[in-house]
Amino acid sequence: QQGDPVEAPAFLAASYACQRNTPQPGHNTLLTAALSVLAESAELNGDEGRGLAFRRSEGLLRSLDRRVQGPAELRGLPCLGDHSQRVIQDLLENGVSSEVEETKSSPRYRAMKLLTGIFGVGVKTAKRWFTEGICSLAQLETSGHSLNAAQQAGIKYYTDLNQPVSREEADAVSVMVEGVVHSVLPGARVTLAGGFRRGKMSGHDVDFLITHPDEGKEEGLIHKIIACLESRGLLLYQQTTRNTYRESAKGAGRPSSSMDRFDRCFSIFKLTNDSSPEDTRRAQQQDPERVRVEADQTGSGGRPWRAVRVDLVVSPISQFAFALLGWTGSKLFEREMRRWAVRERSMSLSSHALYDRNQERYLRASSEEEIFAHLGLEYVSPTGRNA
Ligand code: 8DG
Ligand code: MN
Ligand code: MN
Repeated sequence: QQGDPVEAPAFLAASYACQRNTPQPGHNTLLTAALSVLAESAELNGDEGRGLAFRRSEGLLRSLDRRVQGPAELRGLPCLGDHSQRVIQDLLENGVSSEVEETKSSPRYRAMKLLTGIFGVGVKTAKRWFTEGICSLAQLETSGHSLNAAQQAGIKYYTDLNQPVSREEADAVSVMVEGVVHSVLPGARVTLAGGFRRGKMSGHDVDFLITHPDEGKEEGLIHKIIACLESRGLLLYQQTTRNTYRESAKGAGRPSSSMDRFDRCFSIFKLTNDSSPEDTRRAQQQDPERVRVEADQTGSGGRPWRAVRVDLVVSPISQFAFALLGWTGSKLFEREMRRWAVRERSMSLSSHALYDRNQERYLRASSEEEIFAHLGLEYVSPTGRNA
């Protein structure tokens, strides 16, 4: 390569996903969809490291502001390992990658995808079942395995829960959640988080973050919300977990743990077909009872409702900015931000707090912008966090 005129890389790209603006869906969807399959396959094999490497490549390509047309354009780009480069080259030259096609049609990948597609079933459980020869829902049902409550709901609503949630449906759920939250605690604030906050047009669930401007008022709120949703017949399933987060002298709890310790509820909502955001809002203003009655028409076959996964998280206002940042995603963006914090700034970031290990103190923030500033990162708006 010596003697060649120095060729500027086609695109300038930073190596951490949290340093880049990544809109949805990006200009390289053929490449990112392929790398996403390989990442998913590795994750389903329990190979986190390999999965992460493919996710980083995918994230990098998603952030580029134009379509890659030849391998030469990849020169100088970070995050692309040998394996990813081979796959990309294949795709650029042939329009398909044999490795990706083989992965997609492999019995293992198909079975693992189907089984982990059941709400309440993680990689470990699916793997165990697959080793026993279980590859379909029918085989699972005749296997005699006893399923927990989440998994039973997952089977019952399998089709609905594997049908993407549209933006319209997410808006309708927002109206339902706002109505309930405001009726049990006036002044509480409901914020749409997750993929929909990032501007995605569909998602696998709808995520909400709930808080109250007076610290402490949010205590016990999750139970009141659940009780109210249940009394209105809007819940098909819920599992609530209590908050146990406390700041420690050593800082930010266990920063490597991605599990949050907020009051939170994994749930399945019953969304009526006619609950467009406007209809639901109007109906609730007039008569909350009417919404309940309509939600109860569970006629089988062409039933007038569908099941939708909803995550509810309650945060004290003092942690709200961290919670919002943490629950907006994407997962890779979050991961990269934590990696940046530790490696480049000696700080630990979680969905609760930011701890400076050098100064041995917590850094406060009341907005996402302040958190980026503490970390020495340029602010990336939610719609740019689709890494
Ligand atoms: P999708 O639903 O459209 O598929 O995408 P998403 O909205 O980006 O994914 P998500 O699975 O709903 O997760 C949203 C964010 O929530 C994610 O970026 C990370 C955050 N999150 C935590 N803790 C946890 C946790 O324990 N489980 C999950 N699933 N997400 C968590 O901060
Ligand atoms: Mn989501
Ligand atoms: Mn979620």
